[in-house]
Amino acid sequence: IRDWVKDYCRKNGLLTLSVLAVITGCVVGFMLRSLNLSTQAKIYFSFPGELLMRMLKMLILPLITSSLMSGLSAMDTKASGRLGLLTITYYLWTTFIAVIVGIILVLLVHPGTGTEKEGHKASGGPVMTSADALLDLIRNMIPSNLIEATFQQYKTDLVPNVKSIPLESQANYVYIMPDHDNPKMGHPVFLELTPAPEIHYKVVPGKSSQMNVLGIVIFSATMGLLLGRMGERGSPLVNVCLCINECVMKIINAAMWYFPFGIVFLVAGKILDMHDPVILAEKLGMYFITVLAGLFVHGVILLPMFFFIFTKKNPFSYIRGLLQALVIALATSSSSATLPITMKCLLENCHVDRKIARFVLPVGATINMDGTALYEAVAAIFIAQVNEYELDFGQLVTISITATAASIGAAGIPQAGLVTMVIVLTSVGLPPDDITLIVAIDWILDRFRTMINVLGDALAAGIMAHLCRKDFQPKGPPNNDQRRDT
Ligand code: DAS
Repeated sequence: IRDWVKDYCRKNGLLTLSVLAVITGCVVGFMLRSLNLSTQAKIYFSFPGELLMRMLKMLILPLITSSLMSGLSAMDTKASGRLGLLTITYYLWTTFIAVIVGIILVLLVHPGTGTEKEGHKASGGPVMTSADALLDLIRNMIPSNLIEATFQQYKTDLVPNVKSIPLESQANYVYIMPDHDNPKMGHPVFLELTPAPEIHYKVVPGKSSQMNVLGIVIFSATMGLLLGRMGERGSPLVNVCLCINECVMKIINAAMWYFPFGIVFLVAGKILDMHDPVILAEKLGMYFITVLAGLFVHGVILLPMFFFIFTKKNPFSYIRGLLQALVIALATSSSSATLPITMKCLLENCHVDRKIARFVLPVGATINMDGTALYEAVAAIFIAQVNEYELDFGQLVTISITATAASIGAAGIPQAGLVTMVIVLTSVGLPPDDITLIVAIDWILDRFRTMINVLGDALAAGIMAHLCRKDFQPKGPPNNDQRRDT
């Protein structure tokens, strides 16, 4: 029994602790809600969870740059071209399939029927349009500053008597972006206006304090391809990248045992802030179930089916190796922050070729978000149903295309999908302010759609490793990376 316990703890100890931590966080969060803690107390309580997020985010930049530059430089042009084309095609195809699943389900369930709109929403000036978002996407593929992303952002001339309030109070509120955030990556904030004067929006170019993961991926992939073409596989720069990559994995191993502790406070801190679950269930229960059902169909049926079709391997034994990453995705609701753990699971548990994982994962964490695309399509049609606004076939096609595009533009950070959904709403003439109808439970759904985003990226890596295995079989004397692998 002692040997079995030791073996179990070695193989599954951390995963078990992480799952128990999520459950403990929920229980502690609900228990503490009755204490009505002050905002300051909630900030202090959530601090260990904030440290977990910061540990993971700290690793994103070195991991993506070192992975892509070392991974792509080790590939010959033909192999990397084939891998890139297959990967991007697979990503677009599975994201579009996810959207279709969502649209079919929301049209069948019709969760928006009978849901009343409430609360006065002041209509401001211009809101983010599809054109703004497309320009943001292109703008950030060519970053003028690798660390900071630059987006159009909404600056508001706020009236002085504004204070933030929880949603359940029956007051006039508007959906607004504080000027230090940006519509793409910021978190929506609900502010009470008493009395509700006119709010003036104006769109100004500005800087964001968020990391521009898309720009980093584009720059690093370009550098990696160039290093490969220049025959610099064994160059000092590539070796530095390999060392950085190895150090990042060692930092993760060292930090892993902190994760369960951080997860408890991360989850409990969110539960403390959530709105009254009974009110939410009454108003948004069917919508919640529809999104989860869509994510389940896509993540547990379709994606594993695609994996089996392409690799003829058991998808669920592969997914078993990803469970730690899926738990971190659930706890952090950020596919970028989960990236270091996903990389570790792929290399150590699923034994995916490093060069494949170092390309497919960073690109996937940035542009492949099946869960987000499905969610945005369902939410947009739900909002149309609440407005008793019948969408015709052309508008459904528009939603399927803009939801796919919006998910590509969404960053891998918490609630990014809620913000880019404004694109989908404006594309079919729905009032963007109506995202206030669903924001109260978005942080819960965000966790599940982030799990599907991460799962989609990781399964894609397994498929690409199988399809491109001939391109990446070791040839000739082992290079530094292969020696390290050995
Ligand atoms: N939380 C985002 C992610 O990290 C997904 C979303 O907001 O839709 O993938």
